[in-house]
Amino acid sequence: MSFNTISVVGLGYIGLPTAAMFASRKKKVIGVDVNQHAIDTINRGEIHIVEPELDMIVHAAVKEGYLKATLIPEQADAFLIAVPTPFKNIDSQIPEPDLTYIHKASEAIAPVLKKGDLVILESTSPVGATEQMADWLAAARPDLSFPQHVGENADVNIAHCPERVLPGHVVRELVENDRVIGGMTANCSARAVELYKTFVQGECVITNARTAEMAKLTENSCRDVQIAFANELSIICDKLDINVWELISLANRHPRINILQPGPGVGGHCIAVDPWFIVSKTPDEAQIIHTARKVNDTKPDWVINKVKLAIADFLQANPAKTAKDVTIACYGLAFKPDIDDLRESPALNITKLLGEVHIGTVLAVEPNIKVLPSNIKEFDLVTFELANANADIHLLLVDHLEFKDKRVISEFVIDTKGIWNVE
Ligand code: SAJ
Repeated sequence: MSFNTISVVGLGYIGLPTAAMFASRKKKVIGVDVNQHAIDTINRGEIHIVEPELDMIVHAAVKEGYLKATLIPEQADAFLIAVPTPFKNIDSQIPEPDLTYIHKASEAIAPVLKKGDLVILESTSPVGATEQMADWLAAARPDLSFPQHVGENADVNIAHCPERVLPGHVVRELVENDRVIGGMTANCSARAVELYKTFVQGECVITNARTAEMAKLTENSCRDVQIAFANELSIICDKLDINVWELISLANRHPRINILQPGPGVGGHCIAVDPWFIVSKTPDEAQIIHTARKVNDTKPDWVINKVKLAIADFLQANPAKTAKDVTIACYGLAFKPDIDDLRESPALNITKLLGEVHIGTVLAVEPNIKVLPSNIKEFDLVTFELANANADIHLLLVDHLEFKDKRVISEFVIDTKGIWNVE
């Protein structure tokens, strides 16, 4: 049976581009989201996120009638769930995954499921989450059979196919990247491959659901560990008065060395989160993964301490001034360059914290955002020029393109990305 109608549940940074790709291949796509603003925006042919090229694809898909967004799921031949999987008990030593959104999405689609449908979990998930989702669906629809009970003969096929696209390059990577296809049975995998081949040019590599879950967590944990190494190096080099950027570029000339770049910490909803899904399941075994998380999570504290030291130096050089007279400018709020995404952003957290602890003014420059979310009161959003002209301490937090050709002429520059003080 071919896939005529495809439903994508969760129209965020992954779901919306995925929905748009199917629609661009002339499939009828029903996008589902709980956010009325997102639905209205998409149905106007516009987008509520920043992602290069996506606006044109969504615009065309909606205009031509292939893509629509709704609050309530409708019948489809395939359902892709791309909802967030944050962690809960965030302040505990080891945060645990929160599957509430997957649970709610399962409950939402269950009433419209029919024999022959395929359900794919795309959200990054702890090992066992796909089986859990299958149990939630089975509990809601006792009239249908599921792979965990009847194997290949199931009425509904289920697979985990983790998304692996890089924000900022989503449109290209959705098409070109290889896909890991983790079906609960061979039939489930075959159906999922058939679905993705609608637009995926990369290879669709088949495994089981648990291995697919772990593959995604492994990729992001590997990157987290590598960034932790770079962040640790930056702290060591600061102590030893060595330029870490020069050091890394020298070491990377070795044919088998490829050190990543240090920064103010690791952000985003993936790399700073997913390793905890491994650590919380296997806390005694996941030693390096756990340590890397701690190294990256404490890097913002180190940056804040550098700012405090810079304030002290500034006041020593300007004895007529007090801390109240010192203005700090933070350049960049997003969790990485050239996007507007503030989720789990160390840059945002550092700026907010400085706004709370610093008695003087804190200014922020973020070229990818026009207005700050209403709950942010700790600092003001200003232009680069205004910050540059008025601040005493300049803290570069994100290597946005807009900042790369700019220069801040000041003694008091803290450059956490190595784009300004190359000397
Ligand atoms: N970062 C550094 N130094 C580096 C590279 C990154 O500090 O050398 C920081 C970034 O500034 C950012 C964080 O790490 O704060 C994560 O950025 P990223 O570009 O490494 O990754 P994400 O979170 O945008 O996307 C990752 C990707 N995973 C891998 O590269 C293994 C992407 O392919 C995944 O699809 C995505 O997570 C996801 O959704 O899981």
